[in-house]
Amino acid sequence: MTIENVTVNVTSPGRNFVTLKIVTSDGIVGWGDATLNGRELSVASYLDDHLASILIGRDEDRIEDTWQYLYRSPYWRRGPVTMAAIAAVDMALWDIKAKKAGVPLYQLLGGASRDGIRAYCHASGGDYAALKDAITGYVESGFTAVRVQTGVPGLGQIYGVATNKPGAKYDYEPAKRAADGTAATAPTEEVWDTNAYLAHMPGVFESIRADFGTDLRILHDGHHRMSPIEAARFAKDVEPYRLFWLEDCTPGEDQTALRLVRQHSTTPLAIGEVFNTVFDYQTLITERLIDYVRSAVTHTGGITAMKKLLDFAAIYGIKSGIHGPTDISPVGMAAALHLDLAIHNFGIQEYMPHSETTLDVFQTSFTFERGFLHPGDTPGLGVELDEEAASAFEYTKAYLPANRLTDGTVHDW
Ligand code: KDG
Ligand code: MG
Repeated sequence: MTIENVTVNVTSPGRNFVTLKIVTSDGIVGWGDATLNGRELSVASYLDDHLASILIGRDEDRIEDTWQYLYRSPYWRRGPVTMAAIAAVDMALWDIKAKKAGVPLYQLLGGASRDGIRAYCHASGGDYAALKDAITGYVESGFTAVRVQTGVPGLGQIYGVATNKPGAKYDYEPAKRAADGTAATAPTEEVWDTNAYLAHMPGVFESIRADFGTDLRILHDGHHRMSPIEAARFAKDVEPYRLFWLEDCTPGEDQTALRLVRQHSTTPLAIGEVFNTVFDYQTLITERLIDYVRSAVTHTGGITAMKKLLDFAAIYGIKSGIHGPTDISPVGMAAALHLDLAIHNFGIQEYMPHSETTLDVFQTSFTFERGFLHPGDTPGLGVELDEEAASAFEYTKAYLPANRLTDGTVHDW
């Protein structure tokens, strides 16, 4: 059998998603997630204008060969647009292969290595009282792990802190449309002060430990905002509060920055949501500079590439922490869950539930119960896009915010 039809769906049920549909000559449909937050149309064009015609007539079972062909043949390699496009093709082909076999995808990846997938959610609050309410809500609903982000006195809206009600279910959505919900014309801007942040955060973790005890897994995301020495100080200062991980403490492109952080603390480190290939991790993994791999299946070349990356990490005792914010579509989330269930070196899975509007368009079979996810046992990935429902939601341009220091200098967001 061969690939007969390839189409790209761009829809915006609450937020933008790009989904690839591959149909085989015997009518099997596979879905892949190609969503790249704030740059969706570039990936849609890469798929539509450059990959779709190449795929027609290929044997859908030759997943590895197709991956290598798409990665090596264009000469221009890597980068988020290319790797999200390849990821979407790869996911769709695995979806088809598992549907043909009549099994959930995790069975083809070696079968289940655990019964459930420990998930962490996002708890945030403008101040400690609001943050505590949010954490309490999540702990009561069964979560055993929470990522905590909070406002910093003197700063306005900052990364990771929801603008909606504290503890609300759909806590945080970073990509912003215009205030009236129509297409944005430019990113909003936020203001940042690393000194104020470094002074404020240790006390927040101290209060969380005092209020919630030692069992709760506490995660925190620095969103690439610290210099190596600032990150080293942060990691050392928060050591007594035993974070599950400190994520993205330094800018992503600088792998050796984490050497300095490692020299100064035993706070576990996670990085990788902006990475696209195993090569972004080469130094980090071989020098054991991180504890968790944060890549998204959607942005790292799909299931084929992510499985190799995680197997490589396993050799060095490094675990998975797959990226799972709302800008990963339900298709990308399902791909992560099948991997999470199958691999041995699973660490934790990020889980920001999608809105009801999104879930009306993507029919999912994964489940969440008392802090644990499961991909379900539907053959394939277990997610189908309802194209008719999707057609009601037109793409609406939204940007991730920009960020400046208090003196106006552009800083990492
Ligand atoms: O699109 C950007 C988001 O995916 C990112 O800001 C979310 O940092 C993030 C996280 O850890 O989920
Ligand atoms: Mg992050």
